[in-house]
Amino acid sequence: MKRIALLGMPNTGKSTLFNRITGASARVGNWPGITVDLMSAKLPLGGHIAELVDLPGIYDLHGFSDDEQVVRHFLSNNDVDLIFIVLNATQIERQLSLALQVRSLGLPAILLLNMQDEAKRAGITIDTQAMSKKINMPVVLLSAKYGDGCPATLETASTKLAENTKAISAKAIAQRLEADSQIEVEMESIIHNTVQMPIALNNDTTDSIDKVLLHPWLGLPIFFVALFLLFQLIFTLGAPMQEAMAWLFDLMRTSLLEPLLSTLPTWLNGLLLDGVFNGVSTVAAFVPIIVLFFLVMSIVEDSGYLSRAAFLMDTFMNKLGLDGRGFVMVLMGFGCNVPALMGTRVMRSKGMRLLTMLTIPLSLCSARLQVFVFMIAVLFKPSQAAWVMFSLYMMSMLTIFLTAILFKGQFKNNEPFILELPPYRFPTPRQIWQRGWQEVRHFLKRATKFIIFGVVMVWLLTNYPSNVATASVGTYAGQIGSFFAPVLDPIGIDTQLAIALIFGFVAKEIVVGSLAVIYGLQGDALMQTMGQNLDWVQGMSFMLFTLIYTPCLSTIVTLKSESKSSKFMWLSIVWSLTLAWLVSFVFYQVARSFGL
Ligand SMILES: Nc1nc2c(ncn2[C@@H]2O[C@H](COP(=O)(O)OP(=O)(O)OP(=O)(O)O)[C@@H](O)[C@H]2O)c(=O)[nH]1
Ligand SMILES: [Mg+2]
Repeated sequence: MKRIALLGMPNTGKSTLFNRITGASARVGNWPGITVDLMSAKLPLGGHIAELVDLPGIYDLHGFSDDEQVVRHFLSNNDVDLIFIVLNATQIERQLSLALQVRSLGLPAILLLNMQDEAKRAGITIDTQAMSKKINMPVVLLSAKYGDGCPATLETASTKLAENTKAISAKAIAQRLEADSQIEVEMESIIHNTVQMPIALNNDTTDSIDKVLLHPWLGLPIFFVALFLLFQLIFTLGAPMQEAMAWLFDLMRTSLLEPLLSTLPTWLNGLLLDGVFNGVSTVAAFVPIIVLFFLVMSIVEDSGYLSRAAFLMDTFMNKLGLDGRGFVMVLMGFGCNVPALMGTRVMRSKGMRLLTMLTIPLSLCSARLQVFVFMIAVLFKPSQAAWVMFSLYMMSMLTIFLTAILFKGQFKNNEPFILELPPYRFPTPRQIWQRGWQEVRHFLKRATKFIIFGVVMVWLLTNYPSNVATASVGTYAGQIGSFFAPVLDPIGIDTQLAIALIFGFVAKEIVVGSLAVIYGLQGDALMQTMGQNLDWVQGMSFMLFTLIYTPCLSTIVTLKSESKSSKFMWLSIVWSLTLAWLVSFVFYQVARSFGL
């Protein structure tokens, strides 16, 4: 099978092209450094099946950041039959160097000038035939986002592969990667002869939006107001959807499953209905909110606003030993901490990378969002909901800042970084849909992996030994709760919540599900009973603890694999547990001492 690799600078649309021609759903975003790992997919090409590999964006084949090494390692260890060099046509004078680097390796390649739509609008014209002659490889104009030029790309690729030029072995590439070459001069000559650029690139819209959004003292307030409004939007639209889902699951249980399963032995009936069904359906009711959340995230990510956020926060983050990119990783962590941790690979300074990785698990991810939406619905009025939610997000940022300040002495860095501000872009419906669907799949995968396991365990612990009452102190769950009581009593966490927290260590998606199992209820009934059992101070203390302590096993595994250090992983676990307890303790004791 022929292998084709996508290579280019960050944010040039490699993953967009990858998705378009293979039908895969690699993550796309208007931020340099979205792809950090290899991803491959098959595509039919000229009657054969070829493998297309999406690589992380790199500025330089000889660079030393982790993702540049990923690319180099890939080229040195895998035979590649063809390279698609993807350039942003509006930045051709800066990006052509990479094409020449690839050519000097001797790899067969096609030059794809992407973002043709933007280049055209900016008034750039490129003579592809002349360029092709000069650079000695086929050149194709492309607009991966909208699909123009994709058929031509595939045709050119299949012709090129059919030429059957003797492929260069990975070993030879590895040797050539060592050698360097002078390409500046050649690049100038190519650009001079084949590209026509207007004197000033026409980017009026982006410039005038930036005048407001990057305003010296309005920029940050606008950012936080925008954040608040987005959360408000997700909440207002999502909460009714979640209630509707809960109602549907309730109906399903009473009118379908209960009659159907009534003949089963009591223990099996209990396990299936009160365990698996209650647990999973309570969690599944949050799917619409999570999807909505990711749709909004995908628009934010694709808009280019993330780079503006990095710009606005850069000076402040510098004081914490981080930089603007760290802040963007925190925002990405709002979705899921795992890709955010992997996104730190773009940082070349080891110290800064570790410090950023230490802060990311404190970023309020969508799994924790579920727990909070649930607890807030149980304990607060609808008019208070958005404010409580927002304060939790602010709390998440505060703990991140605090962590950075406390640990910045240990993780020194000295990496200057240049921030690129890409133009504002709006995702196509297709891109939005792809992202939403990808998140649903991700959720279902986690659901089958963690939630079912979690709720079955919780059901067993709360129902056995069988000679005591369900969920009473005598059950295994009750015994575990009593064991932890000395630490958890001072922060207002009762046995039921304690069990949920313990299982939440595996994944936060289990927390709400296990509460449903522990109470043996679902939907409205669950919320009402919990509302009677807990007051808001306990609930808040529980939420603070959930926010701060280790998010999930996947995060721990990623922390370990990305830092290549168990010591670092343990530092993160111990620190987050300690901080979680301290914050909850202070909150709970102070609130109680005020008689709340
Ligand atoms: N206008 C326009 N935007 C595009 C085009 N192709 C991609 N984009 C946008 O460019 C941004 C970057 O796209 P990605 O596919 O994530 O870029 P990438 O090269 O994979 O980036 P890294 O993984 O960070 O290296 C996204 O906002 C895309 O929607 C295009 O042809 N025209
Ligand atoms: Mg990519």
